[in-house]
Amino acid sequence: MKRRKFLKNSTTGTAALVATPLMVSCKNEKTTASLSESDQVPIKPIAVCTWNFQNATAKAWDVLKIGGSALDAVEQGVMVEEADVTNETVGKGGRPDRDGHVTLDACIMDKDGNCGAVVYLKNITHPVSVARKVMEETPHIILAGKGAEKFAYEQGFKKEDLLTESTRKQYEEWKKTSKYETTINIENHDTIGMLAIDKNGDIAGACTTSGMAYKVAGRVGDSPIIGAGLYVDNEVGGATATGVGEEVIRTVGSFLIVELMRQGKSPQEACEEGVRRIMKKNEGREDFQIGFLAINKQGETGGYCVHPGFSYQKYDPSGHGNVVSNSFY
Ligand code: SD4
Repeated sequence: MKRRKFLKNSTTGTAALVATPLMVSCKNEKTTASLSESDQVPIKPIAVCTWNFQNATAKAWDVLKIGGSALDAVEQGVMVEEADVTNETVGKGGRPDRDGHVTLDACIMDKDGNCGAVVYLKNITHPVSVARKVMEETPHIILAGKGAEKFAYEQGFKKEDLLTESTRKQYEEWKKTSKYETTINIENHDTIGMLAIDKNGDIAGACTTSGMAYKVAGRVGDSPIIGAGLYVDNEVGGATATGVGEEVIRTVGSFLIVELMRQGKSPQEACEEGVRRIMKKNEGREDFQIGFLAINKQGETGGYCVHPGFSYQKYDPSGHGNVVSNSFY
């Protein structure tokens, strides 16, 4: 059953961030020994996430600043939102599908291209951690529905009622009309996708959501789909998405953005091109929002969206803040 060994991440203390080691600047064919000064850029640990989930990036930073791995940082970062019942778009307290069930999607990806995902998972507050267990404890990448839930219990996760008083009431209210419509920027959802670089210059990412509120039972969005809602290539960078998942899946959005960065685009240029590709397939359509967030190996970031309103949270040695993205419209 165990294909991958659980790798304990070493913590080396706060000195790790002060030492500013050097990493190779996108020239993978060269060894460190053969690098000239100009080929090297200092490693800058950084955590970014979609929207303004500042408690999540603060948690990720707590992990990075003591020398923790990017993988631990993104998992622990997004867990903050999964556990926050006032966040009605992620984890416990997420809004239900049209049958009244909260069903969660999440994935995680590490520096070596290992990844794990869960889709249509019920009754578990932390789908990202179950996704990590899928990655580390099974020979598979995606577990769905009942199988994912059974696996979670076997791994020691507890069964919890994810519907809260507030989301139950909102659902009862919604049932009176049962109308499904998305409203730009308050689109029944706000997924958290997070990317981080650690002291070694390694990149990891995670993405977790309750998906679109009042979705058709069984619907799975882009967020747990590797390449769509999240993609990491440790040689190049990482990308993650939020918004109407169907459109992100159709362009394999996050993979596209990482490949555009591989071809030389900056994270900002790559996100803009990703949104443009989506808009080309949806000429004249204005009724949906997508936001892309990307980071490259040098720690540069970019974000872009269809409509104004998307922003991303950023935490690095220079500080903690929210960056408002430019938009296609
Ligand atoms: C989905 N992309 O399920 C997710 C929803 C989302 O901000 O991103 N919300 O389609």
